[in-house]
Amino acid sequence: MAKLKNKHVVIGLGKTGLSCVRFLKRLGCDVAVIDTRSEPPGKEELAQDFADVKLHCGDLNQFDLTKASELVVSPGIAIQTPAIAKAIAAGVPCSGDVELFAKSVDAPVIAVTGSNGKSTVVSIIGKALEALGYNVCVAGNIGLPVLDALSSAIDVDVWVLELSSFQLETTHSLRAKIAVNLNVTEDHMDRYGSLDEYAMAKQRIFEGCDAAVYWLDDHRSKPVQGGRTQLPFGGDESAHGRFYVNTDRQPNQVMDGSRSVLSADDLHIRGAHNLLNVAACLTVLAEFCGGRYVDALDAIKAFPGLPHRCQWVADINGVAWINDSKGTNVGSTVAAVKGLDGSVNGNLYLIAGGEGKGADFSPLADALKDKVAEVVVFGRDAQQIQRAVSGVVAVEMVETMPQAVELLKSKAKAGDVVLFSPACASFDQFKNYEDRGYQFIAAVRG
Ligand code: UMA
Ligand code: ADP
Repeated sequence: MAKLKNKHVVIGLGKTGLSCVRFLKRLGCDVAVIDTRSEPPGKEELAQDFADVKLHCGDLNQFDLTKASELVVSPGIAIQTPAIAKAIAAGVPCSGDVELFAKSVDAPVIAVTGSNGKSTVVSIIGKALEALGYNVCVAGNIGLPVLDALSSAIDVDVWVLELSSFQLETTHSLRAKIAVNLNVTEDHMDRYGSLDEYAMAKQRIFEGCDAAVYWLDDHRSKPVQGGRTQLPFGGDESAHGRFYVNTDRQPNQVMDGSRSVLSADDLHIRGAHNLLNVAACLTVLAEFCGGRYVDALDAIKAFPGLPHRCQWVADINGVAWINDSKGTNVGSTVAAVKGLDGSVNGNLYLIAGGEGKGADFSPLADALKDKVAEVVVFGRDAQQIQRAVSGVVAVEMVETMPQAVELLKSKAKAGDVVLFSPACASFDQFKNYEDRGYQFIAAVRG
């Protein structure tokens, strides 16, 4: 029987779990770790650095967590898991890495959630604040666990955190200076009972914040409870937030009220969704540092975009290949296809597939209609995508992504564009979305 009584029990030994162990051990806590996998990723590092921290592997429900002094749960594990729920009901405090972080920092936090655009937005805000002279640290779901950031960054003036709905579920005392909910579209339906439940997890970002930023055109992103400064972005000419996108003008303009501050042509990142992302960033910057935000416009213009997000890979015999491996849900793939609107002279081909996380793929049909010449689907949920779009667009099914690339190499002609935006998670065939993106690039170049 595992001895968990009076211990701080870290559940999950991924990047987050290890960062929690390091943090708790620094505080002198008595720590144990549980992971459901027999060979969890940080096993060797844990044994090497913390020989006294016992790792227990196996189904969570075989452990009695009710006598632990605290549970610290990784984002990949649902707190509704019966063993965890039972311990919470028995009064055991349960938190996550972001909660431990929140209790330890004094500097202001800008926190960003949303179904899509989080990494892009926190990266732009980070670059912009740097240009304005702040010592800024960007961390969280983007890939750097907040507690690792906390232990390595020095004299931080402002934290910019990307937070997933999973991380927000275990966060209680963040009280961000500025909290942002970019948008809410279906994702992680294998973890949530409904879209509303998922949206409510995202709402937690607003708890105790000073200013709440949300997308005017998405009612699910709006704070449910009022009582704080509300700063919408987006909208149209007739009703809009301070920062919005004027689509009546060509090229489209990002507006500050009646004044244009950036033109789509000024930016390296493309697509209507990225103009909205910039409007969200400007809303945050204007709230954080007032009129000085204009001094950050050059840094925003210079932002090259992140790898694996609508990233141009190569032009081969006149065919452009684009890697959007981070397109891990239906909403992101819809945005990626829409973002290419008007820039494709020939045919647009889409490669999609992977692990669908319980998604409804039917919105893809409308988005692809008359825009995409053919979809090549692969991976675990290929058939579901095929069923959703086969009435409106030609579909071909293969087993793997490299097979899809080979097929389209033989089909696509000069002027065509091939977009790899899977609308799915990668875990059925790849380590993660980055691994999938690099394998796409290798298949295209090879
Ligand atoms: N897992 C188990 N058993 C366990 C623990 C984890 O099977 O006992 C599985 C999970 O179901 C998951 C995987 O292992 O599939 C990783 O889970 P984890 O909690 O150990 O993840 P970390 O390595 O700590 O990485 C997490 C985030 N991952 C998840 O939320 C799944 C990373 O976001 C994040 O960068 C990192 O913390 C630092 O904050 C990745 C992600 O996919 C990019 N996020 C989701 C998304 O963006 O859609 C939310
Ligand atoms: P996240 O961190 O939320 O996954 P990213 O900034 O990494 O978001 O972008 C992932 C993908 O989501 C992009 O490649 C693009 O296809 C899509 N995307 C980005 N911003 C938006 C947005 N505002 N609305 C819809 N889709 C978006």
